[in-house]
Formats: sequence, structure tokens, C-alpha cells
Amino acid sequence: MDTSKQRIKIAVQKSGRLTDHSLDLLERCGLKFTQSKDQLFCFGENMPIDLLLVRDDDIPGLVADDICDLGIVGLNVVEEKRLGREFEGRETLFDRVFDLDFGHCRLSIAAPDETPYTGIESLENKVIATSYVSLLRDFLERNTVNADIEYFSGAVEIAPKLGKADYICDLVSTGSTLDANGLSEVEVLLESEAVIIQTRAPLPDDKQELVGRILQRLDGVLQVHESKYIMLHAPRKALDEIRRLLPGSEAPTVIPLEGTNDKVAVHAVCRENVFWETLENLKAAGASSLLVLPVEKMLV
Ligand code: PRT
Ligand code: ZN
Repeated sequence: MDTSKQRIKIAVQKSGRLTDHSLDLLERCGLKFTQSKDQLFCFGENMPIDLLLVRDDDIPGLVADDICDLGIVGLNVVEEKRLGREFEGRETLFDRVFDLDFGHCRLSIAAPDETPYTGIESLENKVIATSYVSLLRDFLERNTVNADIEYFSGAVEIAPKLGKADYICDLVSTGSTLDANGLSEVEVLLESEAVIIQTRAPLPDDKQELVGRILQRLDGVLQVHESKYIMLHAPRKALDEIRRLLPGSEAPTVIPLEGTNDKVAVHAVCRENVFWETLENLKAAGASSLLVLPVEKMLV
């Protein structure tokens, strides 16, 4: 008997922006894994739930083809695949179950700063470089704009400088990549975040029950945001940047530090997990004496 058939497989990004958050979320659902030597597979130790670690672009296909039962991937990738199949007249074979509240970004059209942009009609007969051909095509069709789509697999932001395109269409999160390349956002096509998708293939009862259980746990974890209390010292002039970097925090408490005018203590409740990367970014912005504490109870 092939016991692997009864195990749930979840496709997760192997190495990228969604990896830490995806694994963290699954661990918070009480799942424990051991990683295989080739690092492509994580065996579920305490439940028959395994992970396949793959490139994010492959996740919708693996779920659609029923190789994985569930997948965690950006809505941008899901929508690109869904629309790509729709344009080819093929059915979408996965369902978006719910949004996971991390990996936030948006797919936007950006113009070189010197380009006069007066509205969507400015795109008429222009060339737009993107890796998101289907999402862009859908947007142009919905707005009855004729423009040429130039496929770029990466480094889309340099296309105008290379003389390959008039505009670009790419993911934006902080906007610093656009700034660094003299580009400004002119249209937002899609607001994206990580989502969980499920295969449409019918599952045997025991597997369906297990998928139901894991989705229920995920839902429970998402409802209780894992808040952290963060304390740090910062130069007063870095406060705006530090506020921007604090993940999911509302107005932080700013306290003057005895014996100095230019430094303050900042205390904030962050309603998202605080990763090392965030602490490193805060430090680079001038913060020191960083302390992150778990929040046990909160009454707001
Ligand atoms: O190797 P693999 O194919 O798995 O990874 P990848 O390189 O395709 O993806 P990765 O890890 O870069 O991103 C995975 C997912 O994270 C994306 O599909 C989005 O859903 C989400 N995400 C969130 C982002 C960003 N934010 C983001 N800022 N994906 C990419 N970017 C890039 C963007 O393409 C641009 O180059 O970051 C740059 C812009 O960032 P800012 O902060 O300068 O605006
Ligand atoms: Zn990718």
C-alpha cells in the first residue's frame, strides 16, 4: 500500500520572500517538520502533512495538477496563472481558500519620471515591459487600451533605460526600486498578499478531513494575530523611517531619554511577527537597544 497517498502535501516557496512567513504560519498551526537532505521536502513529524519546497511560480500548477493538495503563494502568481489559463480557454483547477496577511505588495504600472502621464489613455500604443503578461493584458482589455506587452523575466525596472519599453508593470512594495530607477507608479492593477490555494480534485474522505482540520487551524492562527511588543532607542530624526519599518504597529509610544535631546525610546505593539530582517532594517535606520517581547494578553 502506498502510504504517501494518504498524506497531505502543501507546496511552499523554497527560498524567497514568502518562505519564512509560510513555515512560521504552519509551525504555529502545531505542525513539526524534518527537512530532507536535498532540502526539497519536509516530512511532517506529528501529522501526516508534508511540505514540497519549490519555486513560487510552480505552486499553482502543482496544486492544479493534484500533486499537492494545498499551496501557499502570492495572489499575483495565482491570478497570473488563472488568467493565463482563462486566455487559453482552460479551466482553473484550484480554489483560493483564504488570504494569509503577509507578502503584501501591489502590481503597478510605472512611468519614467520625465514621462508626462495624464491618465490611462497615455498608455495607448506604448510598450510596457512586464513578467505579468496575463494580468497586464487583462487590465488593458478591461480598459480598452491598445498597448504592446514586452515580456521581461526579471529586472523589468531597467527596460525603459535600455530603450526596450515606455512603461513597466511590476510588483511594488516600498517603492524604493522604482525610486532608484527614476520611475513613478501611475496605475495599480492588483493588491496582492500570500494566499492559500486548494486543489479542485476530489479527495478521499480521510484526506478531506485532514485538509479541513489544517485549514481550520490556519484560520484560527490568522484570527489571533501574533503580536509582539517592541522597544528600542532611536535618534529623533529617524522616527518617521522607524515608524514605517515597524510591522503592523499602530501609533507607537515615544518617550524622551533622560540626559539627551536627540534620542528617544520607542515602544510599540506590532500585530505581526517581528523577524530578524525587520530588526536589521530598524538598526540600519539608526535604532539601538532593540528588544522584542511576546504579548500574552491585550485589551484594546
Ligand atoms: O525563486 P522564486 O521564483 O520562488 O522566487 P521569486 O524571485 O519569483 O519571488 P520572490 O521571493 O521575490 O517573491 C515572492 C512573492 O513575494 C511575490 O510573488 C509576491 O507575492 C511577494 N512580494 C512582496 C514581492 C515583493 N513584495 C517585492 N517587493 N515580490 C517581489 N518584490 C520585488 C519586485 O518585483 C521589485 O523587484 O521587489 C522589488 C520592489 O520592491 P520595493 O520594496 O523596492 O518596492
Ligand atoms: Zn518566482
